[in-house]
Amino acid sequence: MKHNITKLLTLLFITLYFVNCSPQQDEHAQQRPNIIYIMSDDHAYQAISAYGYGLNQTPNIDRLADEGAIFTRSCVTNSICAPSRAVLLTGKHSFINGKVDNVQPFNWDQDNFPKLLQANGYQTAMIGKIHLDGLPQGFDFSMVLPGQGAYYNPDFLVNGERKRFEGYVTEIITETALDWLENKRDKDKPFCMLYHQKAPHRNWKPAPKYLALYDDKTFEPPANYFDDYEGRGTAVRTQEMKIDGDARWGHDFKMIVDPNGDSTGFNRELNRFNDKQREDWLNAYTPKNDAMKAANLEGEELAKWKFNRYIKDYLRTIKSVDDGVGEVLDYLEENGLAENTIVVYTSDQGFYLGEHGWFDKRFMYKESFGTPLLVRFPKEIKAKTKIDKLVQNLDFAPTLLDYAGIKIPDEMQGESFRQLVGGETNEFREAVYYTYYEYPSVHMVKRHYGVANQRYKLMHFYYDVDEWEMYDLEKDPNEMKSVYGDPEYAEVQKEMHKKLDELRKYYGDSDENDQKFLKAYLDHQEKRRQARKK
Ligand code: SGN
Ligand code: CA
Repeated sequence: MKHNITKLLTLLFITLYFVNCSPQQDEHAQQRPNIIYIMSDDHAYQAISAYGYGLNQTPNIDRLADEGAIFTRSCVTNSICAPSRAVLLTGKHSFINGKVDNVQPFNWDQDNFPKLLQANGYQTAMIGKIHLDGLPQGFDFSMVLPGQGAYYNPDFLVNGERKRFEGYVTEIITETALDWLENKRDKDKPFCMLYHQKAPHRNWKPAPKYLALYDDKTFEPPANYFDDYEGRGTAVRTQEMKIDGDARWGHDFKMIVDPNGDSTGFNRELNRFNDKQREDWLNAYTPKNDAMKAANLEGEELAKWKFNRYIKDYLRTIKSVDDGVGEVLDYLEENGLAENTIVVYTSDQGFYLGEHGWFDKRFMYKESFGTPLLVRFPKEIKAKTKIDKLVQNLDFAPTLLDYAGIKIPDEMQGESFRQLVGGETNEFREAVYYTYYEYPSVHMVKRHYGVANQRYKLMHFYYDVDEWEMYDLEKDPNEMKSVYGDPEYAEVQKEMHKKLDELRKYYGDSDENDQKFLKAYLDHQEKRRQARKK
């Protein structure tokens, strides 16, 4: 008996020893989840079939909703590209991380979540569009577009070194991501890959193989496409983002004869086409353009034609994004990585697909404040989960660190939604805070900030106006009439003001901040004016 106990103890000891020694530890390390964070640029949730708008089919992105979670009220803190990316990395509002608009420099020296993952044994990569100047910090491998990047034959900065690539940007980014997964990473470590598409950013140039997609289809614009902007303030009237009015014939609607000629001001980017690409492009667009000219459209008919040209090109670019998601998901499955990899799909912000007559983003109104979010992680997230809480891009850094088992730094302002999406709690923040600074600028969307909860939204436009708007999102989901100042809403208005003051204080924002960033912006513009004069 005694002998048996000794034997058992020895066995137990040996087992424990092996569980603790290094090869097993590596295996343990591998149990930490991998992360693939997919972000496209300006991808409206309305253009993902899982959201149910019926515009297009995105079967691969939809897989994430079928096998994981879809967030119906995910939103951003500042609906513009580079600031959104800075928020993603730092987990801090724009006025704290300093990248408030597309022109201010981004300070890469500050902490970011990939740096923390890296310091804790993760392999990290950043592939695609980041729109932040300077060598990305926190990545073992980076291959990023300089600035906005080009759709055709783009340059990339590969670990900082500029190189030209032949082909279509979305496909190149996907191929690079797959190559990194298969050949470049250290397979003994958990990984985090940021896989960021440029598409469907303006000016919506489709891949050669999708130039004719939707040719046989006519899309109906949204019900408020012919918005007259009654019942709201100055900001909706003075923006410059109307499909029928501000979008350009050459650049946006591709009404060109020869993509290498610039008679209609068509984007210089087209000079990058090779012969085959040019031929395909001309073969696709010339007959459509000729038919359009022959039709002599006017008024509403013309406005609808413009909507169709816009939406078709926009959706064509998304087709390539969706293909890429499919390839990456297939790769994970084929390599036994699907179970232990968190896959996030989102966009840097939402986008207008004709709502209020618009393209572009920037406003705190629904379509650009909201952004798609789908997350799959079979170990913790049940298939077909639906989350309607107000999560924000501010939450990505803390959430991903939480999944990786890394302490979330106190300075990060977002909240981990791991427990929420995992079904362990239904509690989450009740209201979100928003800021926007890039004015006066392209599209002329006025500076504003605001607060939103599930039911109401309060916004303040400032600088060259001083106007408030408030929306009852239940009665007026499309935000067509401000109820600010309406006696019926006096109590709600008071509450929303209180909440706004609270959040500005809580996150560390103030009128002084607004003035400081305004001054920095105007100084920057003045410097550019002076430089142009010289
Ligand atoms: C470019 C676009 C604008 C867009 C900004 C910011 N014009 O200037 O329409 O609002 O980028 O976009 S373009 O025709 O040159 O593309 S962001 O996504 O980078 O913030
Ligand atoms: Ca964007």
